[in-house]
This record gives sequence, structure tokens and C-alpha cells, in this order.
Amino acid sequence: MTQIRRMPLSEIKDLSLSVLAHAGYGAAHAEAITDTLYACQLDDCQSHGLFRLFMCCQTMRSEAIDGDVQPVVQPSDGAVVRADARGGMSLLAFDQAAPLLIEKTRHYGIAALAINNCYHFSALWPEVERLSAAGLAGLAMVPSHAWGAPAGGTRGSLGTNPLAFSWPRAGKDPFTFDFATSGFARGEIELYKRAGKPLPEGVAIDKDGQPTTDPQAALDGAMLTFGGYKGSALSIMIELLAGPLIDDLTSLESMEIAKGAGAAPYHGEMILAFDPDHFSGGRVADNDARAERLFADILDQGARLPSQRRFAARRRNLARGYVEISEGLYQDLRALLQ
Ligand code: NDP
Ligand code: PYC
Repeated sequence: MTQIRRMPLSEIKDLSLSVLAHAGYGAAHAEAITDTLYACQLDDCQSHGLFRLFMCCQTMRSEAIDGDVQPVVQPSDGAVVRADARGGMSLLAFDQAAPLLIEKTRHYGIAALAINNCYHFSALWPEVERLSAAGLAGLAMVPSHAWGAPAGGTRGSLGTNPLAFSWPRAGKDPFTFDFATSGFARGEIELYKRAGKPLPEGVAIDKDGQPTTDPQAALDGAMLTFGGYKGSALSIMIELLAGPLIDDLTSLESMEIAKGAGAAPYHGEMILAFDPDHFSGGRVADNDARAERLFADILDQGARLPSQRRFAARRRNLARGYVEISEGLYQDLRALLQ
């Protein structure tokens, strides 16, 4: 049985900052990365919490990135904001560009942020929730590495390509979803492997193109998109909007230039923001009430909204002052300091 450790909330940040500094990340990157890892761990997002420190360290080791590289947010006289991460992690670039994206969205009603030349290893919900906290609706997407087969295909062409959306709700948690367009995130398959558990059917094929439930065979073979050809088409859209459209790499190209297995994918990111004040015909309150009626109708049936589990975990963990993490994972994370 997996041994569980109670980890005090303050230790999440301390451990993350120490591991990242030890790996070679400068303070600005280490803090931006830690903010996201802390948010994910607090919300019990196990595949994209502290577990991602392995990917951050492996990226530093194999790609030799500059741990102090400063992103550049380019001046813009339109609704398109561009941030050049200059070969660093995306999170600092997002942090620095988000205020201009918000300002542009309030001005134009809709605006886009294209981040170029970045490594991305994390969950997208903290980024779209930064927008919904500012009263905007947000949509974010990134390619990754070509680990996934298109519907009807047999080998990796597509990334795990997450899509995240957040809708602001006055006085309530936002409506947010954030998922890989592969049936499982790669990080989730890695956690199944650590736990020695078989995958559900329909998640992956092995290197000979045969269905597999073995996590290692899935990692060596190709992951499948969710929803068959529908998820496959969405995944291709993400490749296009966060790749060629913004003059950046596809998952195929990211995989080709990667120097080490396990490093974070290298590519661009696309974030779109919408200001309800510009779209709601002066009836923001009425239209918000209609959105709330929809949410209530969903909940009345006993269904749950996406992110509800996450928000509940956050409240529970904040109240008790600790998160639960597997002892084995905790020890492996501490070993990153040696
Ligand atoms: P999950 O399958 O765990 O969850 C997907 C979404 O669906 C969540 O918003 C979740 O809410 C919601 N959800 C789950 N079950 C239900 C349900 N029964 N009813 C309603 N909503 C539900 O996500 P993935 O494993 O696909 O992705 C995990 C993370 O991995 C994401 O944060 C993603 O951004 C990240 N990722 C990052 C990549 C990158 O390249 N940077 C690549 C791929 C993934 P809740 O959280 O409340 O359960
Ligand atoms: O879980 O698929 C994934 C992933 C890729 C990059 C970061 N997470």
C-alpha cells in the first residue's frame, strides 16, 4: 500500500525553491515556477504539482537553459501582445505579459498573447484563472512533444496539447476546465507507472501500434487523443494556433530538437482573452445570470462542474495546513537536492 505523507504547506514552496535553485534556476524563474507548482499541489493536481520538478531538473540538465534568462514583452499598438521567453520557462514570460494582455483586452474587447521560444511543463489553469480573476474569459493552449497518434494513426505526431478555459463568476469560483487533448496527460501515465498500475483501455498503443494498458509500453509507443477523431482535430487546432500561426514549433518539431528524454517540450503558447463588457450588449449582469442558470441546471442533476474537485481540495488543504503526497515521491523529490 502507498505510504502517504502529510506535507505542511510552507514546505511545498521551500522544497520547490531549493530544488530549482540547486538545479540552476535563478530567483525570478524559481519563484514563477514555484507559484504554479504550489497552486497545483495545493489543489491536489498530482501530475502537475511537485512531481513536475523532475521535468524542470531534467530540462536544465539536458537542454542547458540559462536559469537567469529574462523574457522580453514587446511593445504593441494592437490587440496582439507578444512575449519572447528567449529560451526560458514560459511562466515568467506569462507573469510579465499578463498585465498588458489584460489592459489590451479591456481596450479592444478581445486580445491575444503569443509567447514564443519557451519551455512549458505545467498546468494551464493558473494562467486562465489569472484572467478570470480580472473579470475576463480566458482560453489557453500549448503543443508539447509528438507523443500522441492522430485518430486512425499509429505513431506520434501530436502533443498532449492541453486546452484550458476560465469564465469569471461574481462571488464564486470561476468555471474552469484544463485538460490534455490526449486521453491521459503524459504526467498521469508516469504516475501510473510509479504506482505499478495498469492504464484503462483506450489510452495508448504500443510501439507496434497495438492497444496497451502497460504504462511503460504506452510511454514507448503512442498516446491516443480523447474522443477519437474529435479530440484529434482539437489537438491539431492547438498545434496550428500555438505553432505555425504564432511563428513557433509544432510538437513534431519540438521532439526533433529535444536533446534529452524527459525534458519539457519547447515551443510557443497562445492565450486569448475576452472582455464581457464589450460583448454583452450592455447587459453583463443579465447575461451573467443566464450563465448562472446554466451552471445551476447542471448541478441540479447531480453533475459536477470541472474544477469543483480542485476547489474543494484547495479549501480542505488550506484549512488543515498540509497536503498529502506519497512518501516515495517525497523522498525522490528530496533526492533532487543531492
Ligand atoms: P484531468 O483529466 O485530470 O482533468 C481535466 C478537467 O476535467 C479538469 O478541469 C477536471 O476538474 C475536469 N473533470 C474531471 N472529472 C470531471 C467530472 N467527472 N465532471 C466534470 N469535470 C471533470 O486533466 P488531464 O490529466 O488531462 O490534465 C492534467 C493537467 O495536465 C492539466 O492541468 C494540463 O494543463 C496539464 N498538461 C500540461 C501539458 C503541457 O504541455 N504543459 C500537457 C498536458 C497536460 P478537476 O480538476 O476538478 O477534477
Ligand atoms: O503531462 O503531457 C503532460 C505534459 C507535457 C508537458 C507537461 N506536461
